[in-house]
Amino acid sequence: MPALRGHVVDVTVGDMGPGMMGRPNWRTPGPGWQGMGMMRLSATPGTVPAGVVSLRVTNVGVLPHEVVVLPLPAGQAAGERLTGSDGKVTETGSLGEASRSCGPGTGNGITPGATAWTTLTLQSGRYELVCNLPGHYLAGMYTELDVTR
Ligand SMILES: [Cu+2]
Repeated sequence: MPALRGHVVDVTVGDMGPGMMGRPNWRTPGPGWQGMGMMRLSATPGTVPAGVVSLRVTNVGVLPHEVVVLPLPAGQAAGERLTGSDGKVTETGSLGEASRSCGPGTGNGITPGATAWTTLTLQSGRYELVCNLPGHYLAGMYTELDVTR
């Protein structure tokens, strides 16, 4: 991985592993599925100064994941977006994403064990980092990132 510019945020994405592979798919609400936090996305630190910010994303799960950076509207908390029938949230206004295994920017998803990264310029404000693979947002893959002046 190249040296990353700006303030670096370490993002970890993961899931609980093969236990969920045999479950009904995400369309089927059931015990222990929706909203149960079976997948996670965490960012450290959760607050950075405005300017150049690099996300360094590590996939510690057994499924592919990604991280998309979305603006978080006033009065809305992370996790409150609506998902469509495709199990995804709208990416309108996306500031960028890290979804390329062992590479920068947009790809086909971060494979298990791989690291991905992206460098953005962020104004002050509230942002939400999400994994937008089908069903992953509903399974808990979101967190807030705050950018201060
Ligand atoms: Cu995911």
